[in-house]
Amino acid sequence: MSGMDALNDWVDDAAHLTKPDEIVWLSGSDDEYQRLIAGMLDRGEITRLNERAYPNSYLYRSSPSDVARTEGDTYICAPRKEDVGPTNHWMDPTVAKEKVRPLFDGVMRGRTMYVIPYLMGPVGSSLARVGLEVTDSPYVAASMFIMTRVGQPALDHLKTTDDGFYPGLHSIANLDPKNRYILHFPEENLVWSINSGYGGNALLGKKCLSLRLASWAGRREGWLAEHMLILGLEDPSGNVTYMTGAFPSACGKTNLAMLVSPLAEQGWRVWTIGDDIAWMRIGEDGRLWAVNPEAGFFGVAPGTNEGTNPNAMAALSRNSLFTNVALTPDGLPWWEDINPDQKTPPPGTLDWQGRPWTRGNGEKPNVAAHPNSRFTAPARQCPSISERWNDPQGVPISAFIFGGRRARMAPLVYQAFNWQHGVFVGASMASEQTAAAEGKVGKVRRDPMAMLPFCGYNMGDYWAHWLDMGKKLTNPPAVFHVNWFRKGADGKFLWPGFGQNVRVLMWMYDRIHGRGKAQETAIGYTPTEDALHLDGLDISAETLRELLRVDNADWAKECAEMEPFFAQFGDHLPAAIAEELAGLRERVGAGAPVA
Ligand code: OXD
Ligand code: MN
Repeated sequence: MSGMDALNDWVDDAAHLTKPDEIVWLSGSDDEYQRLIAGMLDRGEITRLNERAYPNSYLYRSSPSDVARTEGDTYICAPRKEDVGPTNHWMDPTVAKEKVRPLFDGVMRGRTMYVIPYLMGPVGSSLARVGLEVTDSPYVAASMFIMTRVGQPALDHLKTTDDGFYPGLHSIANLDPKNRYILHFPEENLVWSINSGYGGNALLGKKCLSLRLASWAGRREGWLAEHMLILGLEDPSGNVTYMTGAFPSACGKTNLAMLVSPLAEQGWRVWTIGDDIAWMRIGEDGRLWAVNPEAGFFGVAPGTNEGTNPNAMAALSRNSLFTNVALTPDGLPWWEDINPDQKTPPPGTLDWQGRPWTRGNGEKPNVAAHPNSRFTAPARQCPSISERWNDPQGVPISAFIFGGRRARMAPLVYQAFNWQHGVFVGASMASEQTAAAEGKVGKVRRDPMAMLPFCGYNMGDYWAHWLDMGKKLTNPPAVFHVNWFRKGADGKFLWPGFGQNVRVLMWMYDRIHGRGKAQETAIGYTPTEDALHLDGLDISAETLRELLRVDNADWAKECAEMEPFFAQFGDHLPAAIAEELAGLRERVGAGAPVA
């Protein structure tokens, strides 16, 4: 059967199950997008923003019980529990289908089913994958137009590939949080998602296909699907060094990917290839080559402003969708820190639920926009978008940057000793939790490679796959760890962050190119105090020392916390990771683990 016949059959089966009144195939045209928008405007499901300030842009308010990814409802339905490991929820595929099929039965009665073939990855790339989402949410359909390459590029790709397509069945049903399921069937490249219309739960090309299913496929086929930004650092001679970075959700990935360099006049600039996901294959040159599978940004709005991320502000200034932000009386989107001089919204602003905003409105904290409110903006509109972001070959990666949000612990930057140690550095990453997923904000959680919620199989096997990939890479990326969030005794951030982070990227660049002074510490190489390019930055020697300090006693405690985390993987934990943990223990003087 041809790919197209299989796709038609799949859609017929989905329609047979969900029984929509109408089926609309989307081919990716502007007219279709405008029809989706017009329908939502007519039904009062979205609000047009001030057309002069934000042309062709709209506000959508989600159900208050549907405002973030819900990891507790997210399952990997692989044959054996062991396949998904201790950090994923598991359901037997047959049991899952029996349980959830009745919820889909007739769920689209009285509704339209949108059929969205889409391509993840640049047109013509060997890494690109065809997705197919059917959904009864026009908001999801419109968002897919921004986040993916809808229609013809996907159908064309389908003709040239043996991989087939990755189908996804989505319904908002009645948005019942108690019957919410985001089910992945990795052996069928299939997703079923019901009762959520939000972000990663509903835009199935993003976390579901491009991370959970793709990581499974990547292991099978020898490539990597990672929760990573991709950036290019241009040096004064015009050469660009490409790096990827893995940070947990809402830890500044988008800001780093779009960094505006304060050293642009000296020739140091950052180009954006992607802000959330990287797919990487081994090139003939023994290097890793990365593409961004997405076509847009689904960024966290609060905190984004002309100072922190002017490129994102430009990208979202037109043809964008906003979700759960506040709305000013002038029809402008508003969120906390959109303008750091304006701590509260203008009078007459409606909060993210459409209620008049008042001080002390019962929200904790007293916010107008939801802390996980988002902008959905086309990548092509970003002023820093790289001319190579659509390159089917991808870009060659020289560095991996891991990072998290740690008030203490991790220094500003350090480099792993080698690939194996680098895999351990990624595997032992931890971060203070943010609002991007449900859970207690601020609590430290271990989030290996920022993939904890996104790795589609057993994390122990995932590290083994990384270690294997390293054996095949004759020219592996250098591995670094950064922490922009270290605080001093006064509770204030020690490092200015944002654009100034380019100085840290420059040290990495120096290291990659065989320069860059470093000292060996128990956790890796840190820059010597004179190694960072700090000209023009007002930072005291004492602050710098504090930023770069490695406290072995702190790390000894950290080792004790890593121990049970790694232990839960049992036989699936690669010996190399256990070896690295033992090495770290020894170097920081933590002694032998407690049995
Ligand atoms: C995202 C996330 O939306 O990581 O990118 O939660
Ligand atoms: Mn993400």
